[in-house]
Amino acid sequence: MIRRNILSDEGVRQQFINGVLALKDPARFPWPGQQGLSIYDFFVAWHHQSMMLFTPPTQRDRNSAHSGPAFLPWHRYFLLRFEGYMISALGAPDFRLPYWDWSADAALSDPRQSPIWSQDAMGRFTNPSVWQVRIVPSERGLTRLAQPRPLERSLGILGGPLPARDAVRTVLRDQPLYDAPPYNSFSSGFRNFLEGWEGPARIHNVVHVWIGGDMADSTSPNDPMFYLHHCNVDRIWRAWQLRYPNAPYVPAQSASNNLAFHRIDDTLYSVFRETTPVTPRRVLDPLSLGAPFSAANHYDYDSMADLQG
Ligand SMILES: [Cu+2]
Repeated sequence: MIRRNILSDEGVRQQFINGVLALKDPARFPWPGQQGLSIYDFFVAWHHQSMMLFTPPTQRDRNSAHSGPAFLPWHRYFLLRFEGYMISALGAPDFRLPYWDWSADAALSDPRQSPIWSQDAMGRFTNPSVWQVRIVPSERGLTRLAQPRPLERSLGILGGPLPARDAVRTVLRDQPLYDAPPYNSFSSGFRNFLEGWEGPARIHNVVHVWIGGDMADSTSPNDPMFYLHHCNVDRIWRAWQLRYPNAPYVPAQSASNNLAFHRIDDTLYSVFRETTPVTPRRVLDPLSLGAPFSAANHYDYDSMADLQG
């Protein structure tokens, strides 16, 4: 099954919108035990909690899902779990998450005029009658708003331009190693350049900041753009894996306990109780995902031609 470019497929665009609206509805997909919150909000909380879990707890850089090797496998797992809910919400076994190719929009004279932001695409989520934010970060952790508020974005105000095609291709070409010690935001290697702590383009990070508002926070999945953005990040990781098929995921399981959550056979941080733990190793190949995923979870991308050369 195929993950498609959301701007080149009207059908999948409509499905994506319908699916997230269903998962956001507490009447249709309740967060068990949390009156008025939904499964959609549960994923927001999962992402926030992953960032609060520093690994090890004696520092403030690497957490269980960011600034470390697990950044890519953890977000792949997060998307797969969300995609599973989308499939049931839509009753469409063939549905796969679409992606937003932000490098295409980076080439526009004004990326804020891209059709992605129109009212019949992702622009509609800033309409207060369509979408409300219910949980936000606070000093004590996560706070549920007594009065939900509209989604916030500040397109193109902060952080520099969207990542250009050439910048992404350069990282794909020049980073043949997955990651490197000290396995944090100071590392060389593909993961850290794609995550955006290293390199001039600040690839993944700058897209969060460019969209701004809720997208720039630990509760970034409050903005459905999160899923389209991370699907594109996952696509770039896939392109890198196909380009360097012999480059191993690192670190190995023999690495220090300080790297808990990031070693190849560590259990990825989760709010789901999986019968088979999900590890980096199990999500390395989306065409043959390991347990607990089945053939029904396999996916491929419609195109990676823009990422070659
Ligand atoms: Cu994240």
